[in-house]
Amino acid sequence: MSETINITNNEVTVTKVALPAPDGSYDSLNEQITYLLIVTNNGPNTLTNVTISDPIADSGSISPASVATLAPSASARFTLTHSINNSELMALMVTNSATAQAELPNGFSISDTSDDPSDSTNFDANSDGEPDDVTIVILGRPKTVITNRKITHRVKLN
Ligand SMILES: [Ca+2]
Ligand SMILES: [Ca+2]
Ligand SMILES: [Ca+2]
Repeated sequence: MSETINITNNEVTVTKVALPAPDGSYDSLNEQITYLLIVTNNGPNTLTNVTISDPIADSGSISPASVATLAPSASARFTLTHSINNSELMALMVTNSATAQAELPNGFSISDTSDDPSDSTNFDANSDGEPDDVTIVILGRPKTVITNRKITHRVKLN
């Protein structure tokens, strides 16, 4: 005997954007990008234990760690940081999605993959009826460039 339970997964949605770099450009190794995530309850139920997970979040940087209750139509704001690594500097971009999780009154867990609200592509990667555009931060070119170029001075003697 089996039972099919339909969960309206888009009762919770989350958006993820990077805040502007305090010094004008994200362009250095270990420079911290601060992201703002907004979790919204689109359903008729009060959600509990709302949390964010993000594979590139700096350890312990997700704030707050959780939100106890989120009423219908209410939103909760989270921030997290990510320290730019070498391969991202080489690629000149940081690309990533976060996930929001929450619990319904009946104990079921629901989740959503983040969308970049400034990207109007609105690609629905997980086919749950609402968008999941990845958040892309374009990095500035590093200010310090190491080259192996040899400089040869030719001095003409008369
Ligand atoms: Ca979008
Ligand atoms: Ca989706
Ligand atoms: Ca989404």
